[in-house]
Amino acid sequence: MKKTQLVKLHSLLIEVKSFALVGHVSPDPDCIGSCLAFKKFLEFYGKKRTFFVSATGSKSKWFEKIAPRLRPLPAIPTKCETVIILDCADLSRVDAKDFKVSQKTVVNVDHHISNTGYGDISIVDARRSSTCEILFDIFCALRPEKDWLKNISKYLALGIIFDTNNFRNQGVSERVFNIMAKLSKHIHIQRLIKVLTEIKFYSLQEFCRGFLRGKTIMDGKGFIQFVNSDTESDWYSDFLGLVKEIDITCVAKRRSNFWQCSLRSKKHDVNKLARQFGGGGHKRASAFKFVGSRTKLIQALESGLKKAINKSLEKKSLIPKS
Ligand SMILES: [Mn+2]
Repeated sequence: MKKTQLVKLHSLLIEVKSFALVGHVSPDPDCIGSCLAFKKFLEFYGKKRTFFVSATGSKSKWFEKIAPRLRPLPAIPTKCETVIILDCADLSRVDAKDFKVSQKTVVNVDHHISNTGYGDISIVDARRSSTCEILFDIFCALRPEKDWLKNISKYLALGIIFDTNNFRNQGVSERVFNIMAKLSKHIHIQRLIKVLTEIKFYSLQEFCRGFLRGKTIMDGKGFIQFVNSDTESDWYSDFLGLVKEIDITCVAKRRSNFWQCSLRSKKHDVNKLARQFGGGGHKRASAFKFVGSRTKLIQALESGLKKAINKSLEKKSLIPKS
């Protein structure tokens, strides 16, 4: 973390009166957890005019459980001087109605490898498990009061647990466990995990019917799952990750006029794949939007995957090309 960015952020927190906190579209627990953690943190600086903005964030079940009384604003208030954008790789993904950057100072904290560095103050580290993990370090460095962690722990843990897939993916590190040890003094970790992983299907029939909507591609190496709701998608991604022969999964959610696609892979760089479609994210998990029919999406993915897989096989080949 660059000290100059931290110093700039510190003076901003002293000088500015009103802040808007916003994440990415289709917000996940890391995104909302980091917004709520930052909002709480600003209270230590006596900032009362802080607004949590999310055009889409209040619908999830876990959101209702974590912050039942919070009602996000759909747009950034015009008088707001500074916008803090969290867990969001580029400006086109900001989850606020009619968002324009002009005349606002933008602070960006993020861990996506595809981050474009758009903030006036940008603290971005793709080696970190989550935005919440980066925030923990920022808050430690700025530490306004002795017991600052008490009311913030819940929100930071939410992001770390979710983005490490319950401490199971490559984001997990010694640092993550050290942070969790500190957070665990104030929260009940198992309870948070339960909130995030509760069963999302009403019946076995519903679950099986869901799989029939999916399509195997690349001779079984890839699988596209079509889902109807946000709550279904993580569950299918997790389940498909257990199938040995599948290298890459794409979960596609139907939106009004496009598909919201999320990619996961055990060995391939899906950030590069998502970039072919104008998206991005992380090496093992990324996302993109696709406009077109179901068949077009399958075709596009199949040819995109072919390119991506062949390229990485070429790299790994030990036989020199003649
Ligand atoms: Mn994240």
